[in-house]
Amino acid sequence: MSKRKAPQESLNEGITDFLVELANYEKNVNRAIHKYNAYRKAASAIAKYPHKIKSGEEAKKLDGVGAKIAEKIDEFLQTGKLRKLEKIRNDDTSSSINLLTRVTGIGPAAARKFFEEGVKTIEDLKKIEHKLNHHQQIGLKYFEEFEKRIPRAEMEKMETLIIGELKKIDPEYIGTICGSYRRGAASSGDIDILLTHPNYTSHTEKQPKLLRAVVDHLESIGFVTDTLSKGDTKFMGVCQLQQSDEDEEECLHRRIDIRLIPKDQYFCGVLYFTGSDIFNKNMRAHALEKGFTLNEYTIRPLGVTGVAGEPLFVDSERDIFEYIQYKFREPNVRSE
Ligand code: DCP
Ligand code: MN
Ligand code: MG
Repeated sequence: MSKRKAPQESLNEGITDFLVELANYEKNVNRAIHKYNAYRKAASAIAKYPHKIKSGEEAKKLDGVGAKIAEKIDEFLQTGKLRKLEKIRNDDTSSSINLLTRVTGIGPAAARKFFEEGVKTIEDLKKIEHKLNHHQQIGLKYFEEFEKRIPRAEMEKMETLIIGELKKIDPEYIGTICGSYRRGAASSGDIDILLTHPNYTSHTEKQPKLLRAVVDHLESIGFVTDTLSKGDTKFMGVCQLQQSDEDEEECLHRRIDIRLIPKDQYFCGVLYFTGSDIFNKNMRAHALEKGFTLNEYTIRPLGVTGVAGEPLFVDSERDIFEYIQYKFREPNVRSE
């Protein structure tokens, strides 16, 4: 999971940027996840809109843009700014909490707690490092590096390395780099790897060894440098490409997530972790309309009483689209 989303590039960048800033404020400071979702949805609809928006009225025609957001768009178009946002930016509490949540491992609740203890800046955090948990300490250590997005060229190098190493451990491993990279993004916030193996299904025993072997190997070659958390099926950590001879500069430390998924659930996992999050929400809503429940593990039919049945057989992403009669979309057109 990455914390900083890529800025929306569109004709209406000014508008989408302020909507994303408001979204983050609602999530991090007010812990109002519904408002966060509403602003993100509006931003995403506007980012896709192929004309330069001239009024709130015009924007209101888009799905997800209501009267209140339309009003803000008018204010922004007329004055070039937003009073609500100016206030938030100038407010000590909001700006400090927002800053602290940019550290991985510090969520809105922890940020508020630190703030109430007088911790307001990254420098302040360094002074109370002993009070941070391991995840937060690593987040602090690499704060500046994790703020930088990963150029696609570097993502490609990491993909080649990871898939190559997987095959060395066991040629039967199947791995996919998902997230924004799979959607074709020019840069990514982190590396999201899904992993499976034909021996591992939801009907067999758990096989934590399959994940551990990969993490241990990537550590042994110096690619994985730190661990944030490690379970039977999910590893969260830090990696770094070794600098190549032609480059002078050392590569930055990057966030990496690795998930081990049973083979029969792999494509629901790949679909989910390719995103985007907004695309996932829309697709799940469509599934429900068609009488199915879809999540990161399975797709199941809903009976007349609304009880989910047995998982359906899935052997590709396309299968999932077909069950719910949703037109197949390649990953690069799954922004919403
Ligand atoms: N995801 C989701 N809902 C969430 C979080 C994640 O559906 N609340 C899914 C969709 C995401 C994927 O997981 O695309 C990976 O999560 P990231 O936060 O890493 O998002 P991206 O990879 O899309 O963007 P980034 O480039 O910022 O990492
Ligand atoms: Mn991620
Ligand atoms: Mg990602």
